[in-house]
Amino acid sequence: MTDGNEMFPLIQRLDQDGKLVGELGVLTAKDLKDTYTTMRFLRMFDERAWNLQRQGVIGTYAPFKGQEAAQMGAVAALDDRDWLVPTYRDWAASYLRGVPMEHALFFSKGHPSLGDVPAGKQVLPAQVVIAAQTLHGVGVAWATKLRHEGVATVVTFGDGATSQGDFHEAMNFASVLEVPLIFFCENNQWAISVPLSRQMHAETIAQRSVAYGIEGFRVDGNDYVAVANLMHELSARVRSGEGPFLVEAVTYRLGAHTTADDPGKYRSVEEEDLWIQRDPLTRIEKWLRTEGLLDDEDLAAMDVESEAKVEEVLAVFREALDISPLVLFDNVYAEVPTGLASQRAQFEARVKEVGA
Ligand SMILES: Cc1ncc(C[n+]2csc(CCOP(=O)(O)OP(=O)(O)O)c2C)c(N)n1
Repeated sequence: MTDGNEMFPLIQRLDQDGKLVGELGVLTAKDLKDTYTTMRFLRMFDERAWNLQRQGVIGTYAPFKGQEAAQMGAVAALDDRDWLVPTYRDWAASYLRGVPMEHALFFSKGHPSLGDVPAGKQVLPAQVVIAAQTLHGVGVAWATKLRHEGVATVVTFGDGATSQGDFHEAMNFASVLEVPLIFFCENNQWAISVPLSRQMHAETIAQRSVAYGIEGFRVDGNDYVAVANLMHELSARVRSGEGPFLVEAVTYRLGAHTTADDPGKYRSVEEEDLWIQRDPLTRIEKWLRTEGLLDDEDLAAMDVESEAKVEEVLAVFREALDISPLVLFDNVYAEVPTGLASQRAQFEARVKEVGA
C-alpha cells in the first residue's frame, strides 16, 4: 500500500501558533498584513450572510469560514490573464479575482445577475454540480494552450468532488493533453455529512496524482504563507508549459455545509475545537502581533472598515432586488418559443393586476 503521508508530507510555513517554520518566501510582512485585513472582511461578510439567511433575506448559503487561507492562497499568484474556475463555496477566491461580493448573495437568492462576470475578469461563474467544473477547467486550460497564451488556470473543488467520475476524467484528460492547469482541492474533511474516511480508502488526495502521472502536493490549507508560495511556484511552472498539477490543501469547514445543514448531527465538538485552534486567521494575527505589526487598535480599525464594506455590499444587493419578476423569462431562449411568450404575457397581466 502507498503511504500517502510519507509520499506527500504536509507543506507548512506558518504553524498554528503563528510561528514561522519556513520562509515567508515570495511574501512580505506587508502582504501578510493586507491579506489579514481582507480575511477579516471576508470572515465578517461570511458570518453576516449566514445571519441574513436566518432572517429570511437570502436563500441557502454555503459558508467558507475556515477556508479563507486555502481560497486566498489558491489565487494569490494569479494575474489578470490567468483563470479561476470555482465552486459555490469559493466566494473568497472569486472576490479576489474581481467578482463583486454581492454575487454570493445573488447566488443564494437566484438573482439573474448571479452568473455575471465583470468584463475582463478571467473567472467562471460558481459551479454547483459537484466536480463538473474540473472538466470545464481542463477545457479552459486546453484552449489557452492551443492559443499559446502562456497563462495559468486554477480549478477549485472539494474533497467529495474527488470521488466523482468527472474529476477522474478531468485528471486523465488534463494529464494526457498536458494542459497548464492546477487542480486545487480544498480538502475540508467533509462532503456534507460524509467524512473523508468514508469517501475514499487512500490516505491522501494528493496521492491520486500518481495514477495520472502528474505531480501532486499536500499543503496545510490553513497556512496562507505555504499555500501562496506553492501556488506562486506552480503558476509560474504552468505558464512556462509544465503541468497539470494536483494540490491538496488540508483545511476544515468551520461552519455548516450550508444554511440547510446541522453539523452537530454528524461531527463532534472535540473535532471542531481542534480545528478552531488551527484557524487560518488566528495564526496570521499571532505572527503579526509578535512582529509588532498589529495591535488591538489596528484590529478595531479593521473591523470598522470591514463593517462599512459589508454595508456597501448589502446596499448594492438590496437595490438589485428591485427588479421585475418578469426577468424569470429572460435569458432562456435566444428566440422565445410561442408557448413561453404566451405564458410571459399571462404572467405580465397578472403582475400588473396585483401591482407587483
Ligand atoms: C453531481 C452532484 N451530486 C450531488 C450533489 C449534492 N451535493 C451538494 S454539495 C455536496 C458535497 C460536496 O462535498 P465536497 O466536494 O467535499 O465540497 P464541500 O461542499 O465540502 O465544499 C453534494 C453531494 C451535487 N450538487 N452534485
